[in-house]
Amino acid sequence: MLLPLALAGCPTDEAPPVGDTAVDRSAPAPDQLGADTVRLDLTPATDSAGSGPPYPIVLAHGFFGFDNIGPLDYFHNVKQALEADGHVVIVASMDPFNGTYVRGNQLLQQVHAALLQTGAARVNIIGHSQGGLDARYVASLIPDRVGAVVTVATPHLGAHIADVLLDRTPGFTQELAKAFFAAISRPFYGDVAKDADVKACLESLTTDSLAAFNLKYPDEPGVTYYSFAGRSSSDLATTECFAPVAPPFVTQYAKDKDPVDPLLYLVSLVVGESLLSPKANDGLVQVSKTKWGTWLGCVPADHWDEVGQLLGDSPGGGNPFNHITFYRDIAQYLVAKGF
Ligand SMILES: [Ca+2]
Ligand SMILES: [Ca+2]
Repeated sequence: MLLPLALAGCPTDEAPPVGDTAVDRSAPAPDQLGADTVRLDLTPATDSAGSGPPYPIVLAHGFFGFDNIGPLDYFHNVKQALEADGHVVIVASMDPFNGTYVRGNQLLQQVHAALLQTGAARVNIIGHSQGGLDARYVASLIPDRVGAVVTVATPHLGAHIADVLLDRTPGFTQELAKAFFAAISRPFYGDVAKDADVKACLESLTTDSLAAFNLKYPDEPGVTYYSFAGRSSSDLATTECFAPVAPPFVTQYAKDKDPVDPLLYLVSLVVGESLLSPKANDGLVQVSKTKWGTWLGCVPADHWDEVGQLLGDSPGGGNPFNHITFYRDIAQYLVAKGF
């Protein structure tokens, strides 16, 4: 997941263009969402309206990344592993290059289908990267039907790299970032996305855009929010990753370091902001921007390792982090918490 791909599917605060006839781009303008959402026939969660817990788990992907493989493999082999543990799992599929009001509504429709299909009162949504923003959006629209939202490396407070790439941050790093961006991305996304698409996506991930998003979609009292981050570049990031209630399946890795994927290396330098004293990050997202709801700490993983990419490879450097185990533990954690 190549930087642009990693940032693809990124939410935007802009309503979809009127008259755009592309598939599934006819989402309502933001101010209409509340009314339109009510008409989805989502019945309130009551004892008779659905079963559970434990609730089905919806996996919400973030960046695009693997168009030739498809989002089914985005959380590499996670669905199968969770199902083997007895969980009901739905893999959501959203447009790779689109904003929250489109992607979020796509996720909403799939959550709705999952509720009908499973008969569950609620679902839990695990979102990686931008998928976590889509998940929060859905939770805001149908809070009675969402149990927990779990986000992994979601830039809730803004993606510094988006600020840099859109010239929001002064300094020479702009040019460097652009060069890195192009060097890393071109082989992968050149045939997939136009620069304008990527730029629009980046726009939605800026610090300013997410500040507006967070105001518009505050947490719902009836939904529980958990967040994790990845830390890489062989940084233990003890201070930035400190989480008072981090579960054992996170703290077990406290002394393990992750080498950042070579494809993310140059980007990680920009994301860290400082060469001498870099801010903890997973190669793409700063740890400090990922904390939302109950903060559960960092795992040693770069932005790709977090979902077992590429194609189930090892995190590298003898790092014992295993993404399959991580998601199995998250699912079990949710069950233990009553979700
Ligand atoms: Ca990897
Ligand atoms: Ca790694």
